[in-house]
Amino acid sequence: MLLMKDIVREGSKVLKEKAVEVSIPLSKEDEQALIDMREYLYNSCDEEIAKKYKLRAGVGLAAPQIGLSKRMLAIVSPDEFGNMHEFIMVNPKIISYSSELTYLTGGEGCLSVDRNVEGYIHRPKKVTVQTYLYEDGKLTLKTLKLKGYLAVVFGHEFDHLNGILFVDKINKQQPFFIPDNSHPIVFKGEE
Ligand code: UDB
Ligand code: ZN
Repeated sequence: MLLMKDIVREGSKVLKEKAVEVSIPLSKEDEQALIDMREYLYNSCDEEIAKKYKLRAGVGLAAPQIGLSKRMLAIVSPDEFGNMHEFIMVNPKIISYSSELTYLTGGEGCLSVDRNVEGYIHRPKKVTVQTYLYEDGKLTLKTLKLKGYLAVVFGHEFDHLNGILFVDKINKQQPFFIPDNSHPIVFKGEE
């Protein structure tokens, strides 16, 4: 199983690289990496397991974060209504995205960043993605429409595939600047 020591931290070269496309069918090693990333996310949101192994509760993980510079990412996350979603993606491509932006009022963090960095990251509120999804041990080509919080999580993970960290995206002069076309994510129960 993956532990925090297996997660590559800020300052490591692999987090700055553009990850390469994955060959399909998957090699055993690539398939195992997907299984491990998915398992980390489930383990980290199980209170008992997370406490025992000191895991940070993750909603997404990209392959470069485990030292593998390949275009694969895993998302196990609630949406703003509290419904859980799982997307295990291989070679995701952004087909289109909205000009409307959104952001998290608490800013973002990252499993690869061990410091608090304040400021907003504005991301497209809606994104259409064509990707191979890993489900039931098989890859299927699908087109997904992600909105709101899930679009933010996807944007954060997709950035990792291009060597970009959230800290690189914060407006250094005005970290809390809000463009006219950006509106905050509102979680159910926090309205
Ligand atoms: C996270 N977790 O996993 F709204 F149930 C963050 C960390 C860095 C704080 C662990 C997180 O946001 N958890 C969370 C949020 C909720 C509801 C809930 C759990 N990531 C993933 C990451 O680093 N991937 O590379 C950072 C997120 C910031 C914005 C999207 C991803
Ligand atoms: Zn991250």
